[in-house]
Amino acid sequence: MALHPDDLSAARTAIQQAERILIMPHANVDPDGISSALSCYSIFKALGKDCTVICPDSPPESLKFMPNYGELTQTISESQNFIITLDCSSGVEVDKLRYDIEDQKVNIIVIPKKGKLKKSDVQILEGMPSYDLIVIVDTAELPLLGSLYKDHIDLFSDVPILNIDHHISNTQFGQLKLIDPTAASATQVLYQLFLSDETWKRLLTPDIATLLLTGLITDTRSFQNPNTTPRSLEIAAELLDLGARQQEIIQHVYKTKPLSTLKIWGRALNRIQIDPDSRIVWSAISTEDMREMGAVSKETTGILDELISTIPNADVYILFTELEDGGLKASLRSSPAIDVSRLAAKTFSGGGHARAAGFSVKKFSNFSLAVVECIQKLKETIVQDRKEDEGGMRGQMSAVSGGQKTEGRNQKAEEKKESPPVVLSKEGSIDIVDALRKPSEEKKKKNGNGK
Ligand SMILES: [Mn+2]
Repeated sequence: MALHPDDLSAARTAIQQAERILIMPHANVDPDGISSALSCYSIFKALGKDCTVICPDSPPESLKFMPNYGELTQTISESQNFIITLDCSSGVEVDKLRYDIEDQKVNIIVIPKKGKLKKSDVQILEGMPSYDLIVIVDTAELPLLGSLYKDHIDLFSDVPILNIDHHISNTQFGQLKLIDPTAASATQVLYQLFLSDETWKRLLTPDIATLLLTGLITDTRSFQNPNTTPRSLEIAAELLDLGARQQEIIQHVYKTKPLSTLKIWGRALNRIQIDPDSRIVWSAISTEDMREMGAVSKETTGILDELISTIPNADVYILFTELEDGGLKASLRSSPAIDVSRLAAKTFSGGGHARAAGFSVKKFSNFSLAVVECIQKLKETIVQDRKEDEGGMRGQMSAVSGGQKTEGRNQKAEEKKESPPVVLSKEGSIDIVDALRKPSEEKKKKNGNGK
């Protein structure tokens, strides 16, 4: 599904007419979000726009190689100048100007050298708003922008928004939208936008091509995920032709990891546990582990993908991380056999998507015990669900989740495929292990975790 030419031209017009553009990706930012934001910054800047590019979190050191990385800022300046004008045309000459602040009131004191000021000489003017267009990239819904959104709600309702994304779950926010769920990355959507105008096309420098390719490589995990399409491969080739520095991307994104990250990954992989009955694979990282390794909970991102590629024959993959400020978070991925969003919603009021979800547990006295209890509850629910499915809809294993979106917003359309029905044995009973195994055979071909 390509973008509609009318939507492309509306987006171009909005950008061309804007003077001060705010660009931002989602919080818990990933390389696609940052590279999308920075490629917008680079093009809009070249078009002569005044741009602010936000990174809602401290930008990862590993992405420092990205062109214009230094332009990323973490705050939105919403200062709208308030101007008080004194008309001195009646012959008043100002000698001194001072102010004091008293009881939360600002007194501006004007001392004339000559003449006298009257009330009617005062004029009040509100200055220009800071931005006249907000471009939001790689973000399925506004709350995913995090605290910056919550702290500036008025700004997001006053200023027109251009929503550029590739998530199927996009809530269609904003006055202008460029949403292509068949695109493998947000940068792939942007590439279509940049190509749609001859002038913009000429602005595609090797730096911008590198940014666009970074999003494409990282969101497809180097073209391993099922969201990789012939078009994404074609675009990758075109970007290389434009001078994208693929080796530089690979070197920084995949081959450079701090020692603390490698150590914490090592510990997580060392602790893998498998429950053959429920086909759950899990690992857990405590705050104690992180202290020992000199790591922080953020560095556990990516371990889950590693679990999936290391042990491909399970149905549910879980990483439990004890959080620095209390509680634990569980990130879940699954094969098409299990809807983890439903599982997370049912067991711990979590949510997400059918194949990527999450939940959290706020209070417990012992992390390891809490993990064991979580696994027990998840196992019971999986077995229970099998029985219900068998008795009820007979094998409709996928279900639409009503859970809140806590994770996995990167789910792609092609992953929504339903699993094959469970076949009852002759005796009318069901072998859980066998039933679980069948759908996962199917999965081998499509295994992956699209972003
Ligand atoms: Mn993305």
